[in-house]
Amino acid sequence: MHTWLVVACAALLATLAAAQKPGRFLSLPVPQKCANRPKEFFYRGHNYFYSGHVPELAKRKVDWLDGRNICREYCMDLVSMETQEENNLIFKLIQQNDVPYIWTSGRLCDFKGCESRKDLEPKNIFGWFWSANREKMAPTNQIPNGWGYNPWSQTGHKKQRQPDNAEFDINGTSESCMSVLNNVYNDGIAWHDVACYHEKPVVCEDSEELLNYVASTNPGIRL
Ligand SMILES: [Ca+2]
Repeated sequence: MHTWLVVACAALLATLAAAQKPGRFLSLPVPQKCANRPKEFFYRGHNYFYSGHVPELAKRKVDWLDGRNICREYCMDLVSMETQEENNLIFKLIQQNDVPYIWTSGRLCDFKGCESRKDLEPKNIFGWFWSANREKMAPTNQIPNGWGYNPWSQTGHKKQRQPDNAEFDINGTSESCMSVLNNVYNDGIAWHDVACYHEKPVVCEDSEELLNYVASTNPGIRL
């Protein structure tokens, strides 16, 4: 075996051993699933669905990465709410269906590669982005441009505005993933930073990147 392969295998095994579950990687899209993906509603060129409304997913609650992977197999990703109009649609879905909480693609840039980014400091204000398209979020302590309200909750476990990284004080786990919670803190429907291992249903949104990839590698496929 070539030396580089041994090194690569060792690194892979180390990664697997370090992960809580084996196979902690992003999934590739499955062309057949992309072609037959659930389409609950359509907004500005993208399809969306709530996992609770898809029979084969209805009972599933998953951690954040598994949530991304459920969506990615359908050429989708966890939902990203870049505008108030889109956020209102997701809030309405949650309200009308009495959904307790969902995962979104919102993520704190606190992993390898984020360390030297002065523009992301302090992280709790400037370090949030949408992982589905890698777009940066507005500073968390401000009303985003073009919005009429700040979608982050004004309260939480510590009775402080979000993101508050509250679980870190309890067990040392960072709240690095973004969830929409439905009135968990008597605060209505609002954004919260939550530790990524928690298990929740998901809202998936079309990923242009994955749809384009599958379209270009599967001539004639209807997506
Ligand atoms: Ca929190």
